[in-house]
Amino acid sequence: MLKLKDRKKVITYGTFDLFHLGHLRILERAKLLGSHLTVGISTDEFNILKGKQCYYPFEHRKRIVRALGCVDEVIPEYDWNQKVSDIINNDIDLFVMGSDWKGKFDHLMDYCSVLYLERTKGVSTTMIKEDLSAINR
Ligand code: C2G
Repeated sequence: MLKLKDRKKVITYGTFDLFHLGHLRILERAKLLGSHLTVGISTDEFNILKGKQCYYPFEHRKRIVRALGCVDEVIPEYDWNQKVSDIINNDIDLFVMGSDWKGKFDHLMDYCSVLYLERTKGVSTTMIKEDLSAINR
């Protein structure tokens, strides 16, 4: 049965290190597409697998994202392969990611809708780190 927006469960995933406007905008837009938003936060161990060195540890990143009004639940993201079970176990209707991931998660269309939202231009955690290190040189 097709769920109306007012009962649609949405999920997205990310590292959300050095939280910035791009992170906020994807979460706000994801929540507008449903009634409940779950966010998978990459653990510190998974970030090493992703080749990312986080500034803030998992617990800090998790607390910041969970404190947002548009976020209803946070879960740990341990590896690349948990999304299908997360979608099934959480009764997810819609999977959302930024457009930098376009096409990478289309296989999830067997389990829920998949939507890539335009990435916010001009901001990224990498840019923040590079700008700060340039200032301190
Ligand atoms: N994002 C965005 N605009 C930016 C920066 C990020 O829309 N300027 C989006 C990304 O597209 C992603 C989310 O914000 O959907 C989180 O971005 P990151 O914290 O960089 O997460 P990432 O490393 O892309 O991890 O299994 C999926 C991975 O965990 C995604």
